[in-house]
Amino acid sequence: MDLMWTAALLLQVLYLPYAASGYTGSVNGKSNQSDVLVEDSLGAAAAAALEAPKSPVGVKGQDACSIPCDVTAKLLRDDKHSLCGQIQQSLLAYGRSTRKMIRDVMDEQQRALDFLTTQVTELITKMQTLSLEVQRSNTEMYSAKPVRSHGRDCSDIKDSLVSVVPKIPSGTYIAHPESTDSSFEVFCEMDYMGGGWTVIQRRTEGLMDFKRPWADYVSGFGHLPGEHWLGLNKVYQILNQKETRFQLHIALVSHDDETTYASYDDVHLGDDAQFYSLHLGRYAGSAGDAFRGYDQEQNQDTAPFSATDVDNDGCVPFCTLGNRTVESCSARHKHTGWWFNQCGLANLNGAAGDDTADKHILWDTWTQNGVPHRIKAVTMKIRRLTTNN
Ligand SMILES: [Ca+2]
Repeated sequence: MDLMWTAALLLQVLYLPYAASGYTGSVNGKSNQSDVLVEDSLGAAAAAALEAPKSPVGVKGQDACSIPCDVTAKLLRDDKHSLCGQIQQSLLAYGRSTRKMIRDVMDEQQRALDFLTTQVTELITKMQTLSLEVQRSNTEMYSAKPVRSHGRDCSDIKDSLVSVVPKIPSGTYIAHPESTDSSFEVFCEMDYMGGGWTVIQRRTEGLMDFKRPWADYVSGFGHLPGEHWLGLNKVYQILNQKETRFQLHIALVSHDDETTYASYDDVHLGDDAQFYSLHLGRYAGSAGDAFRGYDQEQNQDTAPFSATDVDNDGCVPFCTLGNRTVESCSARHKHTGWWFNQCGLANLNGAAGDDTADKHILWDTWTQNGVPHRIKAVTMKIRRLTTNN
């Protein structure tokens, strides 16, 4: 009887989950005939097992037993073995179906993953192509790295390249002025007015801070392809080469996008002992000669350079400008550096975008209805005029 009860309980445990979940041995829509048969046998056996305790047990049971007990026992044993075999088969079939179902799900997920991987790979490839395209166009616009071409200055570099390169690109080159041990990067404008221009100062968007001490104005600062001041020492070395003469060109753009220029047919600087004093030749242009101004007191030609910490501005101990006294032109011009002479009418290093009229980028001989233009952009550049005189 214990065996009987165990079989009944086992059957219930195995059978009930099938019945509760409505499982009929069908996996992926395919019906399994053997599973259905097993299910029917299991149901009948379970019912029989549950009814079994109601029958009398023991000696009295022999009275109600129409079949000999040993035959009944054998039949029950056979039934039990048969049922166990069927349960085993059923379990094996269920296991196989479950494994197949899991395999199918995994295969489907793998396919989805493969598809996503392909998509991501395609996107990465597209992004890399775009990135390369951007890099290439940037390189074409301005060579980010110095071109492997050396020369004494941009005019010399242009002359040495003109016979081998059909179109010399503007960009950063390496200058090695004659009779010096130094070489440094310079920005060469190769397509403006015949090319060969060494840029010594550029203001465009007005973001670079020109409020700098003397040392910065001597060594230079900023970003060569953008806003920068090349540096008094480097400009001095370029201008000081033997048997050369340089012109200075100043291009100006106003806030309302008008343009003008001023040029000088000769320019050179004094050495560091002379505080890099400015020496200018004849003026030409449409912007007026603001370097010289309208009278000698405003004349910056031959003036030494001043910065916020080095005062050579001609205001000793102070100047009277209008009704104001000024001790330091640099301090008055937002601590910028320039060839001030009692301040004067030009300061292309003035604070960009400043609303106060006498503090921003100044070239006060360029006027409209008697009022100086407000300047937003400027480039100062030098080029060899002649090589033998
Ligand atoms: Ca002073």
